[in-house]
Amino acid sequence: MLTCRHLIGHLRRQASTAVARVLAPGYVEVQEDKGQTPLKYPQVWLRDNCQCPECFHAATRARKSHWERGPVNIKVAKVDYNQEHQKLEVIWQDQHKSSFDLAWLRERDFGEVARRRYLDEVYKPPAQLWGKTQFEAVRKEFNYQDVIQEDAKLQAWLEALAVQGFAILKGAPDDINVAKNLAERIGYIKRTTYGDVFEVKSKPNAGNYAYLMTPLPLHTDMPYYEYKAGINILHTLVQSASSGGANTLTDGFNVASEMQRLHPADFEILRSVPVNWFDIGHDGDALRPFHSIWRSPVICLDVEGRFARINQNTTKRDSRFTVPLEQAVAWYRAYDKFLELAHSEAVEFKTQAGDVFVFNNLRMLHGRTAYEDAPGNKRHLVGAYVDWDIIYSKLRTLKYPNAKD
Ligand code: OGA
Ligand code: NM2
Ligand code: ZN
Ligand code: ZN
Repeated sequence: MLTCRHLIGHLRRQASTAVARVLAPGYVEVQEDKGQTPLKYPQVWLRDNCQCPECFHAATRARKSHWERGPVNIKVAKVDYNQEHQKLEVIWQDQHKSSFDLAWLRERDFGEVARRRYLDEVYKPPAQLWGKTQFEAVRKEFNYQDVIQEDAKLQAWLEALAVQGFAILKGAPDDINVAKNLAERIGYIKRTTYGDVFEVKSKPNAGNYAYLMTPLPLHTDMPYYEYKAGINILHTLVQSASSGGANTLTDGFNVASEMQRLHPADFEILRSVPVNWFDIGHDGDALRPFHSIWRSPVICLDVEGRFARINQNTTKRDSRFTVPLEQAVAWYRAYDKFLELAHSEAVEFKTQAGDVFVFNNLRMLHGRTAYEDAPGNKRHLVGAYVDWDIIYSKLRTLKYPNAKD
């Protein structure tokens, strides 16, 4: 186990000119044994995160200090390491006292390795991008009942959704509640303008292209939502006996990554030019009419420049393209390359009754081949959505059941 040998505040450090460079004013360093890289913390951060009852309400894990101004001007007067209790003790210039457990500090290490570990293990498991040739290797199957009954299986399934971006559950019962039950097994279903669950089948007076028996081009659902569905759960109740009705799938993040590598200028266009995605209509007669619009590029990145969301749905792309003329022309060229790559990397498979095809709707492009629908030959899927906030939260409660702060 690591122990603290000594602890150096900047006041003490200033006495030694040689080390002042290493420990700039405003930081506190904890030097551990075994030649470990010292743990280093900003004083302002330590004060901001003082764990004493005056500053922190432990029962709600809530900071209750610094509500109006940040603690920028309060400096450390003295620091000490309490060997017996393994605590960093700080006395501030305003006489306030703080004490921090070494383990608590280590978990909040500002070092690069520790930050990466936290982001990959606790925040979000990194996505494993895949192309057509890797499909068999990344394809994971789970048993429906196992996922419903065993937490370890639920965790493995959610991890597959986070990492590979999709998974197939086998052996679901012939029950219209399967998609809903899975959503509720994770947490909460996402209600949308299409209801809490939706039925994908060939419908008279279809209000959505998905409700026809025509092919459905590679797409993500609901690009017209600012908060679009995180995952799509598609339960096959009845599969068409005709030759079509198979699903297509491609990893949109992988396509984006290939675009970035092969066509960087086009990548930049797809990352920056907003597209108008829209959905106007009503689903069935019982549900209220909707008029959804969300303007967003095809490729969306997060603050770290990582792929965050792909928007693509040819049937839901508005003819209103509210960008300057020239941008529109350049965008079409870039988009064409994106679609070409997406198609060249797409796989196809046909589910059977009892299969539940689940995928990350922020990442995967999916579609369907045409099928024949006739009285004696039906196809019937039931779908449901869940948001990633709910999924990651569930995953963390499974991985860290004893997490306190
Ligand atoms: C959809 C969809 C796939 C299918 O309804 O959005 O992608 O297999 N359906 O019918
Ligand atoms: N459904 C299946 O984005 C879309 O409109 C795709 C969504 C109708 C809920 C279909
Ligand atoms: Zn305090
Ligand atoms: Zn879809």
